[in-house]
Amino acid sequence: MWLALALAGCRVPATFQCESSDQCTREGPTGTCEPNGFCSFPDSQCMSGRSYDASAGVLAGTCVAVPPPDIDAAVSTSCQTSPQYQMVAGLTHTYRVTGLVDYDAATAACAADNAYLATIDDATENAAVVALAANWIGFDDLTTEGRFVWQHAPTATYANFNTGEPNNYQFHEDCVYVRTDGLWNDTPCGEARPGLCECEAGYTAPTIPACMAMPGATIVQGRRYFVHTAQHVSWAEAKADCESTGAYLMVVGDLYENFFLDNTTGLPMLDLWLGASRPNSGDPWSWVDGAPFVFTNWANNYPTGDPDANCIVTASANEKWQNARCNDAHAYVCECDPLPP
Ligand SMILES: [Ca+2]
Ligand SMILES: [Ca+2]
Ligand SMILES: [Ca+2]
Repeated sequence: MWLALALAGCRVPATFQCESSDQCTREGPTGTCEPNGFCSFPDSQCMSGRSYDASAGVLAGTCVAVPPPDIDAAVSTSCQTSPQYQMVAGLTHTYRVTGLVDYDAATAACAADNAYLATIDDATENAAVVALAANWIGFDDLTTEGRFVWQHAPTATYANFNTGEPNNYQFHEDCVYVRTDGLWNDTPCGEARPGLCECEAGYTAPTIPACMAMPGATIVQGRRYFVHTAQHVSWAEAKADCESTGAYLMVVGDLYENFFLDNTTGLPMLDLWLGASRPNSGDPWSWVDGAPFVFTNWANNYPTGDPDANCIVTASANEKWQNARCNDAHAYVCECDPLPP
């Protein structure tokens, strides 16, 4: 008997999830079943007066965070009431870790909770990513190569890249994850990693476009494309069809994305509409999503001076662009982002 007790005493307690406080009695004093499903016990060292015991997994020994004062039950939304979101000592927001998903899917999963892929504001929050065994944070240079921006808080200034990073290795590393040592690396967005969702009172997530959940996407580096080669339609019809699912007519941001057009799909010799047009000959070109019209891949002698050729097609054979008349009929590619323009 004494041997069994001694062995039990040495055993590292398994992680335990509680449903009510009367299950939190393992250390003598009655504990509290916190909203994240872990038991806490009285601890005068903590501002909240409670800390997690050894059964709380990565939160073992940490203080229960003081909840933010402005949570209004009337406006509370899913992540603020979800037991999946846990407090982290020293931080006012709550967090959950997604499954192993690509960057876009992590973004969409967080938005579905009315949360966002985490913005790391300081070293404390960075340590939390490591402690929670998460990877993806909401930081990428998908819009402009080399210019990393936060999805949620574009003015956040903390960064913790490893030496030599971000390096955009092989020209297609646009998404950032936190390594187990806390240092950051840019990596292909299509990798499957656990993302960290951050829940903040008063935040309202954008609506996730229907195309994020539609079958048939070709996923390249975490970007979702829907290739429509069966129907050949005008530029405006192609644009409208993409928008009907929350997608948009393909915007080509860089040479790597341009390669997608034939390397990935193996398309036959087709002209595909791109999501770029101009009101009149002589006007500047613009992308449908408002992205700066910087990267171009014009065929020789294009764009032509045809005053009616104010839309752009790309030849799938060589990815070279030509201006074309917008009422011509062509195949097209829709692009789907979790956070639409
Ligand atoms: Ca944050
Ligand atoms: Ca990059
Ligand atoms: Ca890198």
